[in-house]
Amino acid sequence: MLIKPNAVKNGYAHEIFLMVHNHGFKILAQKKLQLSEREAQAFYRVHAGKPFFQGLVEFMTSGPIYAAVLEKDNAVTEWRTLMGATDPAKAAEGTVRKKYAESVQHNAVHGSDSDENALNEIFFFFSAREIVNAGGDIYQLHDILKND
Ligand code: IDP
Ligand code: MG
Repeated sequence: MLIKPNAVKNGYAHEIFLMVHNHGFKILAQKKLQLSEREAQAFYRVHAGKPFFQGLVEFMTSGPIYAAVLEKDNAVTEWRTLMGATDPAKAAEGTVRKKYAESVQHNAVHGSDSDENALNEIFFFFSAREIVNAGGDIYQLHDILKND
């Protein structure tokens, strides 16, 4: 998952991580960084050519973000449920986007849309030795997917 620049700028990152924790996710890795234009274009390459692509890249490079690796049974689906709909006007009560999104583009958080993409996105931001369980053990690839 990512916490997008608007939410970081507005000081919501801590509250969002608290929601993540309170909904039973374990945070296996976390970092704050700012994407370059090339990195944002690469991360969102499936949306290249869409009318909102350039604006999305500009937004995602406009300030620091948090990237995190979340663990839970069915983590991808569970996080997308807690995150809420892409358009905050359609996001359910109690979701992160209902609370913290400002618009369809400035919608506070990102979530992977499949296990396969989750794995790609995790290794876009983290190396294997940065993904650590509570006992301090480094995760192996199959450990990350075992509960999905
Ligand atoms: P998702 O983040 O809920 O998976 P996607 O359709 O994958 O939604 O879109 C990726 C991101 O692109 C969205 O989170 C949002 O920031 C931005 N986006 C999607 N559709 C629009 C749009 O119609 N206008 C502006 N930005 C959009
Ligand atoms: Mg998506």
